[in-house]
Amino acid sequence: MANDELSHDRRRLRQWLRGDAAGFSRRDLFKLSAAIGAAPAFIGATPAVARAAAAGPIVKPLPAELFTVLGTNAETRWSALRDVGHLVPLDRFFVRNHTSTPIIDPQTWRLEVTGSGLRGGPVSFSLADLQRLPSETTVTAVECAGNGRSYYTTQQGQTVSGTAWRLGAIGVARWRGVRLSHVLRRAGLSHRAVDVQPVGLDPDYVTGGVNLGPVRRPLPVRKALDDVLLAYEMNGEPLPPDHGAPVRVLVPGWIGIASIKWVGRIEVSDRPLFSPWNTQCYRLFGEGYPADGQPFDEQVVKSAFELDEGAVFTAGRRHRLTGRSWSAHGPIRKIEVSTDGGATWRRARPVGPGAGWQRWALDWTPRTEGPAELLARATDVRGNTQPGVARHNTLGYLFDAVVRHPVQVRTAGNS
Ligand SMILES: Nc1nc2c(c(=O)[nH]1)N[C@H]1C(S)=C(S)[C@@H](COP(=O)(O)O)O[C@H]1N2
Ligand SMILES: [Mo]
Repeated sequence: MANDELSHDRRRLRQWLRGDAAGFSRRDLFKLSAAIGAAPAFIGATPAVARAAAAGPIVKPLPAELFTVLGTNAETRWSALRDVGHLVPLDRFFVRNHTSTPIIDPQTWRLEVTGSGLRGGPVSFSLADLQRLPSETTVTAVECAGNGRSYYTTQQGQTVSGTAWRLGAIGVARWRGVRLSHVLRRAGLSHRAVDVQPVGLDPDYVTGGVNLGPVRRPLPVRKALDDVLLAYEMNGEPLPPDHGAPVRVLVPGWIGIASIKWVGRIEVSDRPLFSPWNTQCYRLFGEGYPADGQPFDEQVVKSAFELDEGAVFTAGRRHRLTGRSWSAHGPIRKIEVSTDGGATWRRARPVGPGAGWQRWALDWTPRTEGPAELLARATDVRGNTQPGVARHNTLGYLFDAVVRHPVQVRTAGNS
C-alpha cells in the first residue's frame, strides 16, 4: 500500500514536471516563487454559503491547562490527556488552522462535486443529503505531519521551519460520516478519474505576500475510494466549528493536511492534480532527498507520556507513568520505557483498545533526587519502531525518534 502510494506520487510528479497536470502547474509554482501574485488557477469559485468571520483564529476556549497556543494553532497538553479515556474530548482536541475557523451555516452549506473525472456535470449535496446516505463510524487519529517538529531543534540541534509543535498535534476521536466513495459514485465518478481534491471554505492562505488560494490537497482516487469519510460527527456531537463544521474529510493513516476541514468542493480530475500542499509543502526536502522533494502521505510511529515537561516526582514513592503510542501502519505491539535516560528499558502494559493509538502504563519508584529523563519507544505489528534519531528534512515533518522527556525527582517534604 505504502509503495503503491509512493509510485502514484512519483508518477504524478513526472507528469507534473512534464507540465501534464491540472490545477497547479510548474509554471504556477514558478510564478509563485517570483511572487508576482495569485495565478488564476488558485482562485476557486466563491461558495454560496453563509459565512461570518470568527473573532479569533480558533473559536473554542483555549485554557492554558489544556492547550499551548502556537500562532493560529493550539496544541493539546499531554498532561490534559491523563485520566480522560481513549478519545480526546472535544474541549482539548488540537487545532491546526492555516488561517481561521469559518462559521458556516449548516442549513445553506452545500458540497459541490465537480471536474473532468465525472461522467456528467457538477453534482451538489446538502448536509441532509449526506446524512440520508448510509453512515459509518470509525475511531481514528488526526495528526499533523509536523507533530514533534520542535525536537529536530531541541534534541537533534537541526534547523527546521514551521510551527514548533511538541507532541500535542494529534488527537483520536470517534468520527461518523458517509464514505467518500459513496458520494463520488453518486456524483457519477468516471473510470478515467485519477485524483480527487477536497477544497476548504476557510479564507485563502496568504504567505510571504502570495495568495496560495484555499487549503486543498489531492488524493489518488484509490485512497479516496478506500477508507476516506466525509465526517459530520465527532465523539457523538455535530462536528465543532474548529474541526471542520459542518463536514470535513477524514483520511485515516495519512498526514493531517489530507483531512480537509470545512469542505465545500471536491474536484475530481482525469489528470493529476497539484496544489501548494503537495508540491511546496508536505514533501521531504533536504540532504539525501530529491531536489523537488520526496512526496509522502502516511504517518510514522510515535509515543508520548501524559505529562508536562519538567513534571515533579517524589523519590521513594511509587508513581504510575501513563502514555500513548501510535502508528499509521497497524496496531502497536510493544512499548518500552526507560526511566534512566535510555540505559535500561522495561515493557509497559497496554491499557484499553488499540484503535488510533494504544494507551499504556507502568509503575516507577524513583530512587535518586535530581533531574531525570523518561523515554518511551513503540514498535508496531509490522516491526516499525522508533529510532534514536529522526531523519532530518528542512520542513521538519515525520519526527519519529524517541523523545527524551525531562522530569524532576524531589525528596519527600521537599516537593
Ligand atoms: N480547510 C482546512 N483544512 C485543514 C486545515 C486548514 O487549515 N484548513 N489544516 C489541516 C492540517 S495541517 C491539519 S494537521 C488538520 C488538523 O485538524 P484539526 O484542527 O481538526 O485538529 O486539519 C487539516 N485540514
Ligand atoms: Mo498539519
